[in-house]
Amino acid sequence: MALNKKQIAHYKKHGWIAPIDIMSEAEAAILVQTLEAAEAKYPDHLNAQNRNNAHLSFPFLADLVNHEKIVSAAESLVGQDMTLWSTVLFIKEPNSSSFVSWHQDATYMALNSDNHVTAWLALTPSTVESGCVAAIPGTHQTGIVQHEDTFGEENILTRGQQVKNIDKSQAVNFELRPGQMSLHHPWLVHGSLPNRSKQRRIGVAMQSYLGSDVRPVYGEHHVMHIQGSSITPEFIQAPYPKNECDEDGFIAREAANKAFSDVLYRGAKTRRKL
Ligand SMILES: O=C(O)CCC(=O)C(=O)O
Repeated sequence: MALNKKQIAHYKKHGWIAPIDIMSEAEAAILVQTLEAAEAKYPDHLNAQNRNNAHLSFPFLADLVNHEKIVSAAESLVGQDMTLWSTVLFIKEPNSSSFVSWHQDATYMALNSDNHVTAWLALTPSTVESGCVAAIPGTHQTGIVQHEDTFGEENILTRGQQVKNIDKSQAVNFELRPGQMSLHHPWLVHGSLPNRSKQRRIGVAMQSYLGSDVRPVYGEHHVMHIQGSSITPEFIQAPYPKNECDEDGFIAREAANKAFSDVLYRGAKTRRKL
């Protein structure tokens, strides 16, 4: 499901596209059931401190990041040869205070190009009430701007990094039904408020699909091959998981998370468990 010209023009001008239909609500509900069964079975592998790169040890998430419609939408923006840098399960519990400060994804990713895109798939309703992602249109045109690290307790981001002096009156809410997706540019300033609804707000962020010209600036980067030509030697290829949480997947995910953490925390005064 490639994007049409109008959608691509919108992305170039505003830095985002939403909503994009990926699957039915019934299919999204099955994924929620699968995820919640995995959370119950492997609590140490999917708790609030351990939601990065779960696609490296859970085949149903690896299948999801290779979903034909998601991949072809991303391909329309970054080109045919594609790898995936990481995933984050952004889960906000019902009536909870966790939030995401205004930030740009690329700030600490240590990549040399902005030819990558974050796909964010809603598995439960993502609404203003449940704390959907909101963004300031056009901010992707400014390059990376200064962030301050807050390490706020309730902030889901690694360093609690935030861009100050945002004109919130310009914000657009990406309201999504389960099974819909948004796409945003790595320089787009975005964030989200707490979930004030009675339901979990579950989003899978595929962060991000990299085009073939993207290279690391420093650090180790473990990426999953998605399609097209093979991964260049500057990256480490993370294997596709075979069985849920098996030894190989566990090792691959731990290695990716350690490297991910070293890159994201570079130069930080403090570090919390990823
Ligand atoms: O899920 C959220 O509330 C924030 C997501 C986000 O910051 C991202 O996907 O880059």
